[in-house]
Amino acid sequence: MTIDNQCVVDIHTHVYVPSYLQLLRERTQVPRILPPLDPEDESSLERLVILPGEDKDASTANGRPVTLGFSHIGEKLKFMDQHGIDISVISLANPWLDFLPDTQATYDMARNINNEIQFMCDQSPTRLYSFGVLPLNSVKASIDEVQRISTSLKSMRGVIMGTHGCGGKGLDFPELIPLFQTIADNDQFIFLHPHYGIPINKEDDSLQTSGNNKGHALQLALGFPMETTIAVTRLILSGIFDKIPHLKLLLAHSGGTLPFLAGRIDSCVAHDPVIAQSLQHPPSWYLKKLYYDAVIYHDTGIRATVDFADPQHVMFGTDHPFFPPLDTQDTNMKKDKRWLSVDSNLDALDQAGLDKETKNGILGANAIRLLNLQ
Ligand code: 5CU
Ligand code: ZN
Repeated sequence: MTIDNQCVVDIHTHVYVPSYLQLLRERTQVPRILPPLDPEDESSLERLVILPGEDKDASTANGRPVTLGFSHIGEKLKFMDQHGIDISVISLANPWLDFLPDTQATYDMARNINNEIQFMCDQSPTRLYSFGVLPLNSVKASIDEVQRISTSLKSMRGVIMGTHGCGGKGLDFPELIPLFQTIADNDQFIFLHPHYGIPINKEDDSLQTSGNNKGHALQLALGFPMETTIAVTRLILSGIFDKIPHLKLLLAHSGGTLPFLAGRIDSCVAHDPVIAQSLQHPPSWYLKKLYYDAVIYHDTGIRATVDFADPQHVMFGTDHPFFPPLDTQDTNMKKDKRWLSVDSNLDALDQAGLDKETKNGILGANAIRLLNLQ
């Protein structure tokens, strides 16, 4: 099951584990799971409402159907087989636990979720690895959990994290430094992934309440990448990589817009009397050392990422179970159709004009080496 005899590794692929699904079912606010639209119809699926403001817009209020692909590891393996993916590094889907209070219950939830992710990986230990999740509103509990997953959960290669940090103060909040230090010292990755987006509509400051029924497209296409772009730039400007040079940050969606905007960020910093002298290097120097997925759906985006960053730091991903083919997304019925979202990313790699070694590295060899898989 290889493409051109190349082992294929998907490092951007999500799951919702049972305890987290249950938490979302019990909630009355976003993020939450709504009951099936037609309770009389046995094939009608529960609905996942997760993005901020999603419940306020007629086009998105019913969320998306929770197919088996969201939670069943057997479905993940089927999807992998269908698309020629040998190994997946699974992570909890968004949002993570930053919307929960700093309580013992949240720490227990993080531990349960990580144990359940480990249990999923145990079903096929040569094909499944993972990123864990942290109770980010407590730095102390997060440090404890990083230490636990590093020593006890053998599928884990790092943690997935949103951009809000502790209490919504952002990732550059100095109290997080000891956590980042612990993650780096334990040789774990941070997989940085957006969830909240940024304000896009003019009418109000919400992404979803324009009344123009735009669905999720603006939020996902533009809000997500800009959220990553801003969070990572803030983190770099905080000097974190001067303090912890071995911190390994893997950026979702090929770093948002960072490969394209790096020069502008350098220039704006170099011309700003307040921060021009605050870092040992220009921001792009740090950005070039980061790790990037290849979930960008276009050869121009792949070329920009590979030209800008270290090509050996770029890794293939799918974002499964998000972006299923539209005509199959409302059903759990068996479907053998390949996913456009996966093929767009594979085609982009084919069409980017990369040499064979670089392409094979992105498809799998980089992940195997960097994440110590197999
Ligand atoms: O379709 C979506 O909402 C999403 C999402 O929430 N998270 C993600 O990674 N991709 C798509
Ligand atoms: Zn994702």
